[in-house]
Amino acid sequence: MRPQDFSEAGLSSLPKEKLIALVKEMKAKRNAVILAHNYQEGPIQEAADFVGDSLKLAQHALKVEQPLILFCGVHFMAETAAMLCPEKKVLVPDLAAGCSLADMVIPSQVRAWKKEHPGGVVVCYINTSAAVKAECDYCCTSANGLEVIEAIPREKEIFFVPDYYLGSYLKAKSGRPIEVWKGYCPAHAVINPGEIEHLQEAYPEAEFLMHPECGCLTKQMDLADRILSTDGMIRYVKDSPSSAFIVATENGILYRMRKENPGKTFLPASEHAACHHMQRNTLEKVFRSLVRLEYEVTVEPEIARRAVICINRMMEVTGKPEIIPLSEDWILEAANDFR
Ligand code: CIZ
Repeated sequence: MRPQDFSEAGLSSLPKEKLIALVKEMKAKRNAVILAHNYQEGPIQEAADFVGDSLKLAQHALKVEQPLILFCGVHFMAETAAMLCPEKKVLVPDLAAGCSLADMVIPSQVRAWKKEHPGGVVVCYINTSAAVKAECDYCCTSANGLEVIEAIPREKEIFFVPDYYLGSYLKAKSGRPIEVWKGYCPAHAVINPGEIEHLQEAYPEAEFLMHPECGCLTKQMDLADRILSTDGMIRYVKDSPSSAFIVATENGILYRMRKENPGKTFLPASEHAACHHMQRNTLEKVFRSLVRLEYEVTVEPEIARRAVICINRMMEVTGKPEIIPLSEDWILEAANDFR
């Protein structure tokens, strides 16, 4: 390849190891750090400095010393990093890598619920836009949803957006009458009970791990050995004595599970559980993004100010308020806002 052949075709004709090395070289030149979600393709995970779920990635972003973060995940995750690290430039490899689930609720729908339920509390999954977070009281992830719900006074009405399955799980686990929005993740919606039963018959020794976004959750909640977030799954398979697992979540996670546990078998609950948004990011685009310093993700300051309050409440519930270096004012503001 000639040095100037940085077209997508030129880059994709390179062996992956060579392209990973080029990305790392360019990353060092740019004084950048690459953060990648557990669902990203293997070569991106290999080029990344840190791989995790959206909560861990947000927490890690706060510790980054480099001025440039290339965020390989989907748009709401990069927005979170941009809001938490306003002094840094946050880039994504492809601006079209959004989140169908996050797009299923918009700010005016949250405002309408609040108008009809004065004093009610809105909890949003982290898979929401910054503009929606700005309208909500608490944020949560699949790793800490139950803790967040349990921190809310029992007499408060709760509205959960946007994931119906995670919301239903939290409702069942907490025993609270939570009103749940009917959004869903298309990658998790395709995972169906029939395929899982078939796999369980074929691999009776395998543990069945389910993500709470799964479309079959309402039917199979009791059949799952564990219902876990992606980082929860990563930790669990490492510690479990089992040697086989049926994994019901987006299939990008299998790369990391297999790499970190070479002696164990990981079976996707469905071959079709793929997030087309996550897959828009490729190593070729990661390289181009570092060369061209594109595409920057920013959040309008007033939206960011309000959305960070909602994220901070989650951090406070999970016992890590110190990780967001904001002025003390946010605590007062949060207290004033929260009726
Ligand atoms: O929070 C995340 O990163 C998502 C979208 C899923 C999970 O369970 O990690």
